[in-house]
Amino acid sequence: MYGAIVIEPHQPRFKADREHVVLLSDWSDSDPERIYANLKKRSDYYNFGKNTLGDFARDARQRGLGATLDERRMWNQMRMDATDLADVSGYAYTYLMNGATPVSNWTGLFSRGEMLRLRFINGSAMTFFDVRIPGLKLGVVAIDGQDVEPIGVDEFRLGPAEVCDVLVAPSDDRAYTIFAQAMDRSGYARGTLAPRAGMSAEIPPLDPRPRLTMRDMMGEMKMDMPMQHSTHGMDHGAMPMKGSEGSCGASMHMPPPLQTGPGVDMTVATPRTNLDDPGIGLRDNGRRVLSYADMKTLDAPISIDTQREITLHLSGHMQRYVWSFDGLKHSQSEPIRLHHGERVRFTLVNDTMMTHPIHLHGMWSELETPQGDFLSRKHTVVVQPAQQLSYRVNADALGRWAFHCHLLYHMEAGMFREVVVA
Ligand SMILES: [Cu+2]
Repeated sequence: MYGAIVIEPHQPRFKADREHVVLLSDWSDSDPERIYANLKKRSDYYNFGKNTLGDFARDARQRGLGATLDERRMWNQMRMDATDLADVSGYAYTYLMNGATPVSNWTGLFSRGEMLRLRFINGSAMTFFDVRIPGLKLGVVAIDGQDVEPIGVDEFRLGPAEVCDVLVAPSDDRAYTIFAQAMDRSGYARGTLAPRAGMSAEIPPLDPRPRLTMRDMMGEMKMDMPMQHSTHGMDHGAMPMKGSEGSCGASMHMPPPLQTGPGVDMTVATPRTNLDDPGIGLRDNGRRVLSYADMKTLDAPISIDTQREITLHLSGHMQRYVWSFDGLKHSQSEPIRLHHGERVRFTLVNDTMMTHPIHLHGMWSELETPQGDFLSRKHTVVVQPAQQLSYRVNADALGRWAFHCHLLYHMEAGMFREVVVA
């Protein structure tokens, strides 16, 4: 079950003639427990190169030969080329726009000359969407429900739970495609803006499948080199990249690195701190793509003069499909305790090669620039591979709160902490 909740401000800053909610999601007919079991099982595929005949015979007996072959093919394909970017891809998911498949083509109507407000919501379990409407400039006016300085872009990335409102002004009496491709380019959600029902526009091809680069694995580097996929199958250990040429903000403190161990297969010695990187697959694509550096909340911050620093490493072990904060799964961890009214700076260091949308319930996360200035008020903060960023939290809500990666299976696998405000 899902839906959209729209809270209208008392005094709207941005006026529109008409608005549409555009809710993106990922649908699978597979039981999520089965998908999770497959993710957990993938370590065997890495360790032994391929499945044992016994595994195969058991699956075929239980689930039928055809389904087993299909699934093997699916996971083999994912292991070959998709796993570094998305744990669950278009091989398992159909991407939906307002519940409609790409073929069903959800359509939002407009009259020529109208200003439209589109409220994009990523309600998916596991999918980052890269959204654009060829032929229209997107005027971003709100992020996570908070007004921002308007900025015109061609494209933006939306992580699970993130929300982005854009204004568009279609001037021609024609259809426009709303194109939302999955970050790993394994599929897309699609809908249409049109003056009349039943119209459609050209659907652009999927972009090339992006490849992780040195920057994604080791932090700030000057060169970009494609990673070999075989790196996933070995124990990375700590990356000996100290002293690489970085451009980290001078005031950003460097927290001590995490140790590798049973739950942590890699760490990043020199995380990068810049926020102007739109992310894997969106760099230098010829379009103006929104980045976190562009998002400037118009209202004043509510958390100033922080009194305490909390640093957390986003960690994981790919082979075991374990995800965690500071190498500890939820079941192994103690709650993070905040005093009521306390103002805390959270610094997150992503020691993995995956992009994590981190969501704190109950309180805002106010993202800072690398220099420590207020940037944007968010409820979900996406941390890119090998990136370090900070946000401030005003602990103004008593109670027990969830703090977790918003990728469903990362949360399930342990990237979850309880935050207690007392
Ligand atoms: Cu995650």
